[in-house]
Amino acid sequence: MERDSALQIIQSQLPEKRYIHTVGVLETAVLLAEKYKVEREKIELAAIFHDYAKYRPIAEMKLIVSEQKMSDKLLSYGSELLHAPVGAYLVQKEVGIDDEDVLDGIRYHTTGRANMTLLEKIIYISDYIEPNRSFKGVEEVRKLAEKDLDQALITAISNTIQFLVKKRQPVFPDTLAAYNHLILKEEF
Ligand code: DGI
Ligand code: FE
Ligand code: FE
Repeated sequence: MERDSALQIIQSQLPEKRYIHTVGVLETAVLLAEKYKVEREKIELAAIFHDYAKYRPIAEMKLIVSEQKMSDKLLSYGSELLHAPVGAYLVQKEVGIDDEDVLDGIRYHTTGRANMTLLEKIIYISDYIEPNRSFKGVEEVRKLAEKDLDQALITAISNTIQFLVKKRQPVFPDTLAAYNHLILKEEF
């Protein structure tokens, strides 16, 4: 699919602010993909469609989780998690993208998971550091992403876990698995 038709489709799904975020993720991801040698078309599609389901009604997303037999756990960790796996499903069904690498990039962009692919890592980090993001700690992750994607990921996931713990929110198992996998690889 052409980049411009993909951008038109996503623009119709998102409010202006989220569309601007998406273009930021796209630009960041393309730069990182050049640096870390990930196929340009795949990274573009995953970046453009990563938040495809973000504005679907929660009830619709929950229904898709049950009907498509996704993990029941998704239903008990807060609705923020749903748009990633539901997005992967809807992008395949409604947009017609069948590339599993692209769909996994969308599916795991919020939590990460153990043993992430380079494409998944780049989408996760680009979502975190794109130029319109301005929260505490983002600058450190931007710098790390230039040198070492895994170190950037460890810091970003660790920040996310601490943010969730402070707000007394549950941490999804894939988030912890992503963190543990990277930390264990580092130490042994
Ligand atoms: O969709 P975006 O806002 O661009 O970013 P995102 O897909 O990374 O979603 C961020 C939200 O997801 C933020 O509110 C924190 C939440 N989140 C991320 N990991 C977890 C999580 N929420 C829970 N409950 N558990 C997690 O492991
Ligand atoms: Fe998202
Ligand atoms: Fe996003």
